[in-house]
Amino acid sequence: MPDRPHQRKDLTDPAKKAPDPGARVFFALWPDASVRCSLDELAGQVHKACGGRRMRAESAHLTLVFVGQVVLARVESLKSVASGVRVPAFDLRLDRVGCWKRNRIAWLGTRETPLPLAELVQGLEQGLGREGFKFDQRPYFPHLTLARSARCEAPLPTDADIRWRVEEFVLVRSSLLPGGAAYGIIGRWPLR
Ligand code: 2AM
Repeated sequence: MPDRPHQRKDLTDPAKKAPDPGARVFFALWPDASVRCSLDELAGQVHKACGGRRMRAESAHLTLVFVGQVVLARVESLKSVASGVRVPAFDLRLDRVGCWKRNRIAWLGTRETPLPLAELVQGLEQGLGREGFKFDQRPYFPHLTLARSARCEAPLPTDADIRWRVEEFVLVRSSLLPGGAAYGIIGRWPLR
């Protein structure tokens, strides 16, 4: 086999490193097994009423801040933003089901946003702003998506009441696959 020194040189040349593929990321609350089970049951009821694409139990989450596409080299800065947020654990009561006609999302939310939840979102947004991240600046409306492409005209459950003791938040990587988004948790931070 003839030697091909030019190829070996290319592989070690730092200027020829593979480009940073980046990642689509967001901060979220991720339910424990018991809350996930209750969410799945409710998603089943909503799906029965409204049709559409039902939330997968393993993907259930409540988004705090959707950051979007970042280069992987910036993930450490995201983690340091998260580490800088100090908020106590809190109880979240998920007791409001609705459906947005504009995007046909059937959702589960709360009648009363706990103060620590609002502070958590605000703390992350401020930290992200300081670090120069651009992120979704829409007014925050805490919700979990139960079904997409839902028929919003259908009657929705009125008796939802899921209690969630929130003791941590997570950074999630979202990969868009043909069958829908796949999520992977890439960092966890306790609330205390
Ligand atoms: P949704 O369920 O209401 O679509 C991952 O996509 C998560 O980030 C979802 O919970 C999604 O909310 C939320 N999200 C918020 N803003 C988004 C955006 N601009 N694009 C995609 N997802 C967004």
